[in-house]
Amino acid sequence: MPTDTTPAVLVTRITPGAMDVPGARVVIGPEQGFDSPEALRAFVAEHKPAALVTMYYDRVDAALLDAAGAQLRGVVNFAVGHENIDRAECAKRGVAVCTTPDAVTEGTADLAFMLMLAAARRLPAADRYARSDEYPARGRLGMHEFLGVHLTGQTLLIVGAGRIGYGVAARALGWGMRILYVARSRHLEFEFAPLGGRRVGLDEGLREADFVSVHTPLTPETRHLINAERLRLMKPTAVLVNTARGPVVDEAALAEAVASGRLFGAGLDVYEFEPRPIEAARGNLNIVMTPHIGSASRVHRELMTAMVSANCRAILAGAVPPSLLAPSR
Ligand code: 8YV
Repeated sequence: MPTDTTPAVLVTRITPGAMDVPGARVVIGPEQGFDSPEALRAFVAEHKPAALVTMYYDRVDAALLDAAGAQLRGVVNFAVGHENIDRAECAKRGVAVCTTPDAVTEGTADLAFMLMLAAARRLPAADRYARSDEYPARGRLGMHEFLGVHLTGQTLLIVGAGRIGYGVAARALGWGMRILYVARSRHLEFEFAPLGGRRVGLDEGLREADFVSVHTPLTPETRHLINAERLRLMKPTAVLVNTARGPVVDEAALAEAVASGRLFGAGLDVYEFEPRPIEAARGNLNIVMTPHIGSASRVHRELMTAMVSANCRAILAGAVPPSLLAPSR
């Protein structure tokens, strides 16, 4: 029976799988989540959580932490990315910050690989055409129609050598692809077997690659890391995929590069201004688009909920949470 002293665990919107935090009062936010910082603040101010589970777009800043109150012991992001959380403000207040690494890795790597294949073989245009009345009316396609690019034996550049980047590179081995990677430091797991990859500078990698997959977190340094100038380094037959964070790529410059034929195609799961991809990208079928669904397979989302629960249990017990981040970046 919950009492006034029962600690509250707030989850800002419903997630697949059940939250499992015995001894806590679990309060779930509205189906659509919170669309304004004020509404989110009112929710935390009302329920005074001991642990707060947030989505990657819920801004956790000084104002929200103040509204939550001094009893707040931890924030758990339902995501591996955490650029929405002001970790320094959390550290000041002794609030632990946790994420859901590993749970999102395979799902997001699958999606990135799917976007590579889909952009290479022009899936949006082909799908639309196959469903159209034009197909039976015109008859069988000419041998020069819907020509794409191929993956087998091509060079793949992974930008950001974390778990998801590794997962994409591992999948690419099935296509006999050569792996290059960009990272601030050497990652031997990218260089040893089975990947046998080579660390390169970003500009060098962009010049050499046939496929580029972006997996870097969003930080002040990675905002517009892939800009117009860098897109100009890429081959006109190349494909760029972003399943990380929208602002890492200059979306307008990318749309322009694809529209002008300076880049063969792109695959985007994330956008600079979510949930609004820019018009120039929406209108171009050589840019394959998905609506930020990297981790959206049932198993992976349920794993995220299980991992969030484990972190909340540890926070409430005063133990070290399993996926605790260092106090600040
Ligand atoms: C989303 C993600 O959290 O893990 C991340 O960083 O962006 C995703 O897994 C997920 O899609 C829920 O919105």
